[in-house]
Amino acid sequence: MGSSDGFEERFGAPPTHVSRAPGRVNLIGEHIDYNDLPVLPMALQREVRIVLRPRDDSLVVLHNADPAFAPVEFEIQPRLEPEAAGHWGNYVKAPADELARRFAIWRGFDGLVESDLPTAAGLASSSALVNAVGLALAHLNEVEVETPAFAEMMADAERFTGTRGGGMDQAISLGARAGAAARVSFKPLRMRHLIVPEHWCFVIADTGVRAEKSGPAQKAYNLRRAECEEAFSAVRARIERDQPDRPPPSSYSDLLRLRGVDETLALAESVLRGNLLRRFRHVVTEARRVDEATDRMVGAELAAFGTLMDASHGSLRSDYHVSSVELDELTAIAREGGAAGARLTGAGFGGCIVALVSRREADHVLDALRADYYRPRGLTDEVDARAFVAIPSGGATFAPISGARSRGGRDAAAFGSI
Ligand code: NG1
Repeated sequence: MGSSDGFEERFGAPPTHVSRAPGRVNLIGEHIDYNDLPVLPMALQREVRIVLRPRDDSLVVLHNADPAFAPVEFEIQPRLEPEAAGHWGNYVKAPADELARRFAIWRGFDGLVESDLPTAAGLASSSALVNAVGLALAHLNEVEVETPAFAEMMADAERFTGTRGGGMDQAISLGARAGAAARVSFKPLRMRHLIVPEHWCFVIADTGVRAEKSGPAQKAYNLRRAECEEAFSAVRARIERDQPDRPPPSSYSDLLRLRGVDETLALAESVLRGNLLRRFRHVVTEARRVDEATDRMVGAELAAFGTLMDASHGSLRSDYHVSSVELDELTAIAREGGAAGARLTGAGFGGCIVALVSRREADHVLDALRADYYRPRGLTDEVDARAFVAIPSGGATFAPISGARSRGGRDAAAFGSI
């Protein structure tokens, strides 16, 4: 992947730069980034890659190597008109709109995008595209921003598409280090890089069911976020009533810091009912699992990390209602095939699972997934693309193509690492 083939035929001159941003797999900490609680993702070897040539005007002209996606063309300006819901152009316009609101950017580019990330599969292909376009525009227009601030900008940018997402995907795709996962915490955005133990292997397997954020999955996702806000407000209101002299907690992390998980849960059980209680319970127990998983990764305790992944999946299924028959089946097959633990990854409603496997068991688990999930469904083509071992990879880069002569922009990645 990543060749410049077809660029010159489309644009009449060779490309000069490449802007690339990886997808990610979230190891644990699902649906809590938008509650500003820490999460534990790692960047993947699969990525969105744009070969490009700066223009002398404000047009962004982006073709997609996949003919299913028609070319996008627009002029950089603040308050861009969105495309129809679900159009891939919204993920291109999102960073242009955001950067144009904040900086005097004017230089556009001709680009050709390629990706080996499945879309709507929970591997953050959307944020990889937002980051790759954003990084290109920032470099070409000499916008200098540190990685954490830039990641926050790209998270704000992506909300242009209508999904009220958190900031995990943009942060890990920009700030990851090869060989490591990262504990990402928010407000302020921070990344603690954790070496993935040598004998650990994370296997990703795609259900083949797409969870398009532009369709029903977006509505379900935004609803979960609203439910978390409502649940938190109700608990905070009770604390305010009971302790009128003290400032009430301002966030989930504030609440957990003040009371701990068990006391917080006991309080919530006396305030909340039904789905609001379930959502709240998922959020606070998942936060605890992330803390424990961080320690288990540092200690290279594979079985214990796997147990936490299983518990996370159970909570996402029973309390958060974002799993599916296929996700449950794939996780069960992975466990039976020898995984230490398995869970859905990303927003759910379809998409992928991630399983933790000791390196010597990886082939065994992959064989089990092929035999028991893909073969009975006739999904044997491209099976290596559907189930594969994740390689913890480095973050996004912008670089000149060697031998090419550029106009505008600087030549090296300019963002300091977090
Ligand atoms: P996916 O499913 O990869 O799009 C989404 C959000 C994350 C996070 C996860 C659930 C966006 C761009 N991404 O990821 O912020 O909330 O769901 O943990 O909205």
